[in-house]
Amino acid sequence: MRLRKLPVMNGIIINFARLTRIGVCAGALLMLAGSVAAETMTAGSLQVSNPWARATPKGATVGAGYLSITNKGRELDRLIGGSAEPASRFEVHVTVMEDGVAKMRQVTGLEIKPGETVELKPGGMHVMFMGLKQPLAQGQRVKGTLVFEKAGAVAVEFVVQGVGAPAGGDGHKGH
Ligand SMILES: [Cu+2]
Repeated sequence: MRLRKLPVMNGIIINFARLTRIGVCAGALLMLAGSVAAETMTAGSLQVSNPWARATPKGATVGAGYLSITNKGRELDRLIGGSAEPASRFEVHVTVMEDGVAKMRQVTGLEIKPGETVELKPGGMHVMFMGLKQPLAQGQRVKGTLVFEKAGAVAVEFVVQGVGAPAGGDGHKGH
């Protein structure tokens, strides 16, 4: 009886060990993400934090970028545009639900109210790199600019993370 049970127990132990190893990997990735998150650029009273982009599959002509913007001043500012080196066009998008389907809309002036932090993240607002000349590869840094109505142009670098990085239904399939 004991001998028969042993392989099962071994199986459980092996599985458990595997789970633990995955746990450690995830932890390391989180630490990595944490160090990336420390990147903050300042323009006037605006703080731009943690710009990142998702890696794109071969042949893709569009990509998405994410970041957060904090307005530490007393006046409203707007994100009115920008650029990214590998893209021919740069747009700011919001994701809206229409009849239960996520759709993206371009916005021409994304408001950042005084004291507010606006987060561009998967599933919500994002910047869109249109007309990519080459795919965005994990680990790559994409040079770009963000243009604000009052704060002007700010140089940023989008850190490209894996295709599977923070999941979220972007609704990018429609592009
Ligand atoms: Cu978009």
